[in-house]
Amino acid sequence: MKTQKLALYTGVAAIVIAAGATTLAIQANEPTPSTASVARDGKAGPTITIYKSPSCGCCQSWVEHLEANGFETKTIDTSNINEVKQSNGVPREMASCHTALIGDVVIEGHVPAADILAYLENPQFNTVGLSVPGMVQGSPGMETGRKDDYQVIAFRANGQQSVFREYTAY
Ligand SMILES: [Cu+2]
Repeated sequence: MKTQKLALYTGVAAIVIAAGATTLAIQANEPTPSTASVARDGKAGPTITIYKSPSCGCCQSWVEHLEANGFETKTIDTSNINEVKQSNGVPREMASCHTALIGDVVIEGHVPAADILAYLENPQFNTVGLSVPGMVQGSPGMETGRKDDYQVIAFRANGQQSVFREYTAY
C-alpha cells in the first residue's frame, strides 16, 4: 500500500514538471519571431499622403524611396499643388515640387526617409515639419549622378527656420 502511494505521487510530480517546462519554452520562444518579422518586412513605417502633379517624375521617385524604407504611401495627383502648400503652412521659400502629410506633420520636397523618421521620433516644438527647398540634385528621388550639398530645414508657419540635418560630401 505504502509503495503504491509513493509511485502515484512521483507520477503526478513528473507531469507537473513536464507541463511547467512546456510553458517556459513557449514564453521564451514567442516574442522572438514576432519582433523579428516586424523588423524584416518593414511594415512598421508611417503612413504618408503625397500631393504632386501627375507629370512629376522626381516626385514619384521620392515616393519609391519612402516605400523602400517601409513607409505606407498614398499619392494624390493634383494640378494645384500651390494651394496644397498654402493651406498647409508651407512658406514660399520652403517650397519644392511635392507636399506630403503624416497626420499634421508637413514634409516638403525631397526629404530623406531617415530624417522624417528622426523628426517623428522627436518633433521640434512649434514646427510645421521638414523641407528640402527647391530640387537638389543628389537628394532622394533626384539621383542624377551629381550630388549637391543640401540642408533639411525644420520650419515654422511664421517663416522661422532651423537646420535639421546637413548633407555635404555624402
Ligand atoms: Cu522633385
